[in-house]
Amino acid sequence: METKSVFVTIVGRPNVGKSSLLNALVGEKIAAVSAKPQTTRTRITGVLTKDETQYVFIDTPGKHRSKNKLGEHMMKTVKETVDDSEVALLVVDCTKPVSDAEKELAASFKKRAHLSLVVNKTDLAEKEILLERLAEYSQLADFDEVIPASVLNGEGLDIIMDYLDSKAQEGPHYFPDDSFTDQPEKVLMAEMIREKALNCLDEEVPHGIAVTIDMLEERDTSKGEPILDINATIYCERESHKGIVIGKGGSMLRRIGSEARTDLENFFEIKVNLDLWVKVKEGWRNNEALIKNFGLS
Ligand SMILES: Nc1nc2c(ncn2[C@@H]2O[C@H](COP(=O)(O)OP(=O)(O)OP(=O)(O)O)[C@@H](O)[C@H]2O)c(=O)[nH]1
Ligand SMILES: [Mg+2]
Repeated sequence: METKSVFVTIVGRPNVGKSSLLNALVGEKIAAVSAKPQTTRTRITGVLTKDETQYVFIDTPGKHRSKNKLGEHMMKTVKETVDDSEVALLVVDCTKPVSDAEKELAASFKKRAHLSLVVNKTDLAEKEILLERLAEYSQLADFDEVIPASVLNGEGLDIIMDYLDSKAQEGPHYFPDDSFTDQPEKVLMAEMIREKALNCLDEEVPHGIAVTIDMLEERDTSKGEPILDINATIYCERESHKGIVIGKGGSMLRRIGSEARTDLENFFEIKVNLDLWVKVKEGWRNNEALIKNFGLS
């Protein structure tokens, strides 16, 4: 059988639904998703193999003006990914007008790159607005296709897949056919926990959060059932944030832990015992050594 593959870059401004799209196309939850902008911090590779074709998706942080060193690393990642792109999806939110970030992104692709536009969140827009936005966004570049989509409702995904299929080239599969990501297990785990923290906490605090997995051990319970012990630390930037993450009598930390445990158990198909700690690393988002330590550079 002749094998085919296609590498697909997913770019856009924060919060438009890039990671949601990655998860939906791969059919597995590998990237953290939240209603807060700047959820994704590094490039995340998702893999889908269907018959002879392997689709490799590269999710990126949302393009924004960086306010700290972490943001600079994030935008460097976006630039490098765009520079390497052959096939790319520019994802936009149809409830919002065109932004400068999107103009810059659209202009930064190589001339010969295949670029298509995914106009997401159509479930949130009146038809008239949607038509206006489609016209407006279409002007951004010479797109191969303009695809309205609602990742939430699974609409438009088949059109995206048909488009990508048409761009697949003969060549080897670069990942094992049964894998869906190149993210190490510990990174996936840390991201699942960070996603819950993002979802549970109000503004300000979540952006300064990082999660590390400090211990990972599988054992049998007294009943002979396999269980995974995970020790993880949530880092935040201020002493006052630590109190918020822990919550009254530990209630917030328990909630984050229990939501994360459910996801971890579903994904890794094993019972999980999650031990969460909270520590302060003041100003870590401007500290190169710590950014590196958290695997973000
Ligand atoms: N209503 C609606 N919401 C959506 C849709 N797709 C994604 N969302 C929501 O939009 C929010 C942002 O989604 P993400 O996938 O995290 O967005 P992102 O572009 O990866 O964001 P960053 O990583 O911050 O750049 C989440 O709350 C999603 O549930 C959609 O089609 N319709
Ligand atoms: Mg994202």
